[in-house]
Amino acid sequence: MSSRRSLASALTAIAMAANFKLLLCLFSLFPIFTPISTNQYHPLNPLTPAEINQVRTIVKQAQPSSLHNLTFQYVGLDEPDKSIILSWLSNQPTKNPPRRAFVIARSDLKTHEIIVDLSTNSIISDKIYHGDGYPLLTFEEQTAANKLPLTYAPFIASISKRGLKVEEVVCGSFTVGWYGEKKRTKRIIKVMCYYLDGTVNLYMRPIEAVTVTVDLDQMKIIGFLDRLTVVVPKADGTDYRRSEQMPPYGPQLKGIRVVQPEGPSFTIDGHTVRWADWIFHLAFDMRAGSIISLASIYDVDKGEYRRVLYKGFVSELFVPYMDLTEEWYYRTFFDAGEYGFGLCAVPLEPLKDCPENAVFMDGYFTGQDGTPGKTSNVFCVFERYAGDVMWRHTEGGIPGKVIRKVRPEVSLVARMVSTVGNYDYIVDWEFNQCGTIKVTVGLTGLLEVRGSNYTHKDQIQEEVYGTLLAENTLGAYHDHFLNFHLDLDIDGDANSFVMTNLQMTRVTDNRSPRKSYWTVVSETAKTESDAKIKLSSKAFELLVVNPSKKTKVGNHVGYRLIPGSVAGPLMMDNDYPQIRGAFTKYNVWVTPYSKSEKWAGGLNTDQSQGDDNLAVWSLRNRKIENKDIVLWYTLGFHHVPYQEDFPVMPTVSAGFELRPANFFEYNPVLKDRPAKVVR
Ligand SMILES: *[C@@H]1O[C@H](CO)[C@@H](O)[C@H](O)[C@H]1NC(C)=O
Ligand SMILES: *[C@@H]1O[C@H](CO)[C@@H](O)[C@H](O)[C@H]1NC(C)=O
Ligand SMILES: [Cu+2]
Repeated sequence: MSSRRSLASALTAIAMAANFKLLLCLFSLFPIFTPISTNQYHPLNPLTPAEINQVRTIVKQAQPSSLHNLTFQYVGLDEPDKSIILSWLSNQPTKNPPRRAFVIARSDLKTHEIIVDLSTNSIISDKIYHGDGYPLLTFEEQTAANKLPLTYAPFIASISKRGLKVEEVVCGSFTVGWYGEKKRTKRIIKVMCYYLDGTVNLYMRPIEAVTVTVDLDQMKIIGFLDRLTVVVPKADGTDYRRSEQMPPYGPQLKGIRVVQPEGPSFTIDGHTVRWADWIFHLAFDMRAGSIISLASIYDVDKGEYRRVLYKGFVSELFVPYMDLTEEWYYRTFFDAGEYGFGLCAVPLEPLKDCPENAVFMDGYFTGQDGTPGKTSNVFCVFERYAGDVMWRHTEGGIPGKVIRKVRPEVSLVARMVSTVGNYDYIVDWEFNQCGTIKVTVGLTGLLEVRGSNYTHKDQIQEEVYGTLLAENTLGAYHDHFLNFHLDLDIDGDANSFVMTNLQMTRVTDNRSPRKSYWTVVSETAKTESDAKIKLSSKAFELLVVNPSKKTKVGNHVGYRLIPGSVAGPLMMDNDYPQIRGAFTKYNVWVTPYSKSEKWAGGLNTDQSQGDDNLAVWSLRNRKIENKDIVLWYTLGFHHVPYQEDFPVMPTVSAGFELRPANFFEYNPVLKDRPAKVVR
């Protein structure tokens, strides 16, 4: 389901504040084994709290005080150009590139896109955005909006009419999308509410069909609709806390420990992580969440690090619901562009979210007033050993002896969890010694359900757009589409995208008793339109190669994308949510690198009309052969809810892999000295 950070918002802000303290205390009980020095300079390091404060001061000073309230909707690093970063990396010059921040602020009902230079304490540019979209919502404005109904007489009357108590009501903010309006509308959200009274699982107790419309800029209610009365699902059976469960209980497992008696094999210097043959930079951004940069792998035979992934991050997360009722049709959320996938990241809980051998890192975001906020333990980094096999062979064919060689698989995981309202997304970037980067996204948390008078499936005679999960509780059909920006730089910037189709071929001559076989037909994409791919039953190998580097036997060095879940949209191209989320139309896109093309759903996504997104950029059909290119991959889930998703969903995972393809001369882990799995 999606997550509406909304309700989230109010709640999350409060809960997070509380959690922070709790976790901080808890955290101090667990020693950190690896020293982390956060002072290490790196041009891709996220803004520090001091820098965030500096940005605020610079932006505020530049605003005439006569202007209305200035709010910071997004603040993040405006990274130096790629060429500057690469030259900094190779020469480590004494002079560091300038530190700059990118700010999206609202002031006097206008959206400003501001570039601030921290080195010179100045504003480089301040551009008023004239497009149709709006920036990320802040926590603070969602929190404020969510409180408005609770003192609004018509709303209170609606609650009383239903025999409910206002003190038990909590509300959430829902972005409204765009439905073909020609003119730009106000910056509005819908606020919808839930009923606690006896549970913490508010999402399972919607007060259906009561909607408050809020103008975020004025922070006031501009619309109210109590459309019909629907039974609020009962609290019984909705609580997911262990303490609230009644017997009979399930089986009890014995304790598990994960120990590394010799300590971890990785180091973290500032934001640079080194493990086995890998090195990469791990940064936090309030919009994207985790950003992996400059991932390179050491080639023992060449005696050097070789570039693989310049940058990888979640560019957008689109969650359209398929329920057409009045309170639901517009629920087509963009969790990164509207709510901030990083802003919704939550502190990870030691020993539960991450194993005992994990090391944690904090993340900093910017509040609405420009002050820094901290999400403690926003990342954990750990070595994973799950009893799996990296490679093995038992040779019994040699008379008189048996050879058995087995290497255990140990990998390194960098994890983040973003709780966007009801939904929890677990994002793992996993590095394997064999050169694979595996990305896994786990979906868990709470469904977004619609209240209904139905208590049994047999009563249902109409289209209900979902599954009856419990009495009065409909789990709405929806999708989750996560778009990943993957700027692969295989052994350098200039790369090509090669699609290899596995083609069934008939045998028409007498060369074999066989009638058919398959063979590979490769094609290099010349322009963007060649590389738009809908993955289906068709067998594809998708490679990013360096056309000027070959292995000794003559294959181009490359990496291949192994897609995991290939769900595509089930909406018409001209349907409004689909116009906005058009990046889902293809599972794979390739574009030439452009510093400004980061967000697949557009920069100002809220209420946008789909005129600034991946699908639009790539209409230019630019050349992509032997160029610095970016691969965009959409991981999709169609979610038909089942009763087991109630009251909290067991994690469903999917992902993809980036795997070396003729990148090494031979199995790169042949000569590794494996981890000793100790007792
Ligand atoms: C600005 O903020 C003040 C205090 O929070 C509030 O009373 C006022 O309505 C705001 N003005 C605008 C235009 O948002
Ligand atoms: C649902 O049930 C309630 C209470 O029985 C009733 O007042 C209400 O009209 C019903 N709503 C619908 C949409 O049938
Ligand atoms: Cu879902």
